[in-house]
Amino acid sequence: MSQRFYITTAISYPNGKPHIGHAYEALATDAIARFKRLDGYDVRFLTGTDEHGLKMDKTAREAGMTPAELADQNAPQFEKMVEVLGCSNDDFIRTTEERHHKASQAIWQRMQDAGYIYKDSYAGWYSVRDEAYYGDEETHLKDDGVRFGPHGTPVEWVEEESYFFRLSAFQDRLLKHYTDNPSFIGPDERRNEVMKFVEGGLKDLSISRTTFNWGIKVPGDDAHVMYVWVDALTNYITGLGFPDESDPRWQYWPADLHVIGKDIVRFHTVYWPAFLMSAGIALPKRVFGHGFLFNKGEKMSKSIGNVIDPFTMVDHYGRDQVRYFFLREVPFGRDGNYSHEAIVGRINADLANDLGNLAQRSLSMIGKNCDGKVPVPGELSADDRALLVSADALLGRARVAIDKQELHAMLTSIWSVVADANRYFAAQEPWALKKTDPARMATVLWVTAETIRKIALLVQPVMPDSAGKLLDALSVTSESRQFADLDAESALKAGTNLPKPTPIFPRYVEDDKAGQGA
Ligand code: ME8
Repeated sequence: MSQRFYITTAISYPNGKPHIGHAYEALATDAIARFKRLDGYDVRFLTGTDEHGLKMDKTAREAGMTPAELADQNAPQFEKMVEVLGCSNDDFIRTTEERHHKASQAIWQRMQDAGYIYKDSYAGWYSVRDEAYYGDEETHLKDDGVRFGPHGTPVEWVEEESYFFRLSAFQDRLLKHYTDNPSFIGPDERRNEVMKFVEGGLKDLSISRTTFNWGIKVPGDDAHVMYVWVDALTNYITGLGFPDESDPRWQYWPADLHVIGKDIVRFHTVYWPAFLMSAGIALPKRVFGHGFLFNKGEKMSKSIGNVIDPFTMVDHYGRDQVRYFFLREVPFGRDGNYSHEAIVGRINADLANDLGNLAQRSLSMIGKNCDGKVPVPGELSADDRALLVSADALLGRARVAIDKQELHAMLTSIWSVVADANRYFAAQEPWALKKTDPARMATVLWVTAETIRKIALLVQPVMPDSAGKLLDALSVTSESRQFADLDAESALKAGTNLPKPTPIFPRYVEDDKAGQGA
């Protein structure tokens, strides 16, 4: 029975169309989910939309529609986005679904039954954009008389009857949990911030509102709707059939990894574990806060329109190219920039030149000189073995990187072997061996093709389509594409027929002057 692995993204507010930040989170999470599946885990991957709350309510009213209409208009775009990005999610949750209302009311009831919810009145600051309550000391007044919260969004004064969650009772338990489980929050910078925040003391949290009704009703008190974060965080267990713990999906809890952005780490590492502790539910194993993406390329929008739209971006550069670019270019966990030039640079250098040309040149030589069959290797030289050994070391390094969500580090290791393979190919000069030593040529081509097989297996999580085409070009059957097939037993078999090679990673060619940023 293989080990389970449950991974989630944040659920996005569908108060507008999906943007590249949403796409980034989804594709990174997908790459991890695919990696684990290929590595033999029984993976469940959940994503979705967070449809309640004041932000949705306000945006809808401003647009002259109901929040339900706004959600119905935009949520399908998010569903479409994950499909266009090639995400392998098993489910897509919308928090307006009946199953989610049930789950949210059930967890509330458990929190209440355990004595952690009480009714009082709230008076304080609220940011609609952040959907967050702030203490007086966290806000500041600007010259124009508008008050802002710590993330630079305007806050408004709220005074109303509210249910409260006894967050203050969890300070010690949370700190102990962080200390006992050092990998609970990643990266370390985020962990330090959270620990400092909790060490500073926790106030009870207002968890219901009466002044609007776009939310999930508090059990037994229809005048109140739940604070949107109580319902939003619960999505992670709704997706596993909660509260029906006999549902087979419940076996995936606790989650192995919640992937979220750095702006919502506090909700996931303070509120969520406290809610779960109060309800007697196990805590997720790890929460990772990735960085933010910024568009540094003014030129980009001039050349091809609004490329911060993920649909346009995938359409323009290609799905795998976009996936590769973001995961390679931006160290996961740090902020990053993107620009047309940077994307084209990666596409042409890393993909078209380094991996694409190597595959095309070696496979064409095999096509022409080895009768279109996997060549017969002779005895391996030290150089041959060195290249194969460096490719063999990749899986171990990739596992370590993935378990720390260092997707960029995994790709850097893989591309260092791509570089080794290019150096090897250039140094061995198989085109010259053709006349002088055809048997040696066959060995060099076999070693190169076998190295490409290993690289293709390992890049599947990031570039599923292109890696699939590379493996097709090597006649690797669909049953032999797991990481377990990286072993020597699954190596390319001499004599296997190979299809006529076609280029897999096209060069990006600027189609107009504006595209060059003129
Ligand atoms: O926060 N770069 O929804 P959301 C990278 N509904 N990531 C970004 C980003 C950017 N420029 N902008 C946003 C919410 N994100 C809540 C989550 S989870 C129970 C509820 C990330 O639509 C952001 O950090 O504002 C978050 O992880 C995700 O996109 C959804 O953001």
